[in-house]
Amino acid sequence: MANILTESKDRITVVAVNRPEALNALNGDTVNELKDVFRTIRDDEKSGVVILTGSGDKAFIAGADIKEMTSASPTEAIASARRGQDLTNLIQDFPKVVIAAVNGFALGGGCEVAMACHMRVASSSAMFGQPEVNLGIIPGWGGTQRLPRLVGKGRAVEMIAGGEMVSADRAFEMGLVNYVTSPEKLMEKCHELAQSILKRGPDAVRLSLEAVNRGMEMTQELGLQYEANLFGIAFSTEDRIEGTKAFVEKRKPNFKEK
Ligand code: DAK
Repeated sequence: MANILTESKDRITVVAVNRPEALNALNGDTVNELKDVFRTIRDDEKSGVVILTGSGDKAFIAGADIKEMTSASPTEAIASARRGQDLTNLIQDFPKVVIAAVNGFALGGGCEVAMACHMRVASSSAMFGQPEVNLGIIPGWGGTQRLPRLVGKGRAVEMIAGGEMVSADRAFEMGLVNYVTSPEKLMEKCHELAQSILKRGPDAVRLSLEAVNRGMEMTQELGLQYEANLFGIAFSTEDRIEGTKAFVEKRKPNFKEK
């Protein structure tokens, strides 16, 4: 991988977009590499949680690579948006929790990738934004859909139509990020969250992710039905047998790594 770094330890895989000279902007090759990396991790039983970040101390991802995309026909632009959406959908539907460690600028496609992750932790120096309108375009990798779901319509329209960046603290107030830390503590906080998840039943974590992801696309009534079905599936797992048995025996559960 030319533009992605990965490191795995204790079932946590850290994926870093590594183009610091371009503030980790995502060119086509990097989008493809990220997809390949996520598919590999999905099938890797030794990996339980993913932390996605950017190399260097300035940017998470400063957007799609604008220089690579100065001219495109409308048809090419649709295809390009679809390729980006394939990546954000892959992350959103990932069967293992993906935490965005937002260490700097998360703009345009970068903010959209962060929003596709299951949770976001921001360094106090991070800046979030959907500045596409400044380029005369609109978000194309899910921003118009995921941002209002995360922060509500009014705040989303302010960010998308206003094109201004917001600070990490403001992103926290809006519910866009789960935590804000000092730059030095960012990865520590993400590892702490990952370790907590890794102590739980892996099947249960996977099923709960699926219930939240799919349920948000349904009416509440259908979502509840879907939840009940997944609840039933949870009862077919070794996790459930071990988890309930451990409670009765007053000991910590010993879940199998999966
Ligand atoms: N793409 C390419 N290069 C980028 C980049 C980006 N998104 N963001 C930064 N860079 C590069 C800069 O050009 C500069 O490279 P050199 O000039 O040194 O070669 C280097 O990274 C450092 O950036 P700055 O010198 O600008 O650093 P500053 O600290 O002064 O400013 C900044 C930081 C984040 C405020 C600024 O770099 C900035 O505004 N960056 C752009 C943010 C942005 O607008 N992102 C894109 C959002 S839109 C498509 C067309 C477009 C898109 C998609 C499809 N088609 C035609 C199909 C766009 C989608 C988006 O994501």
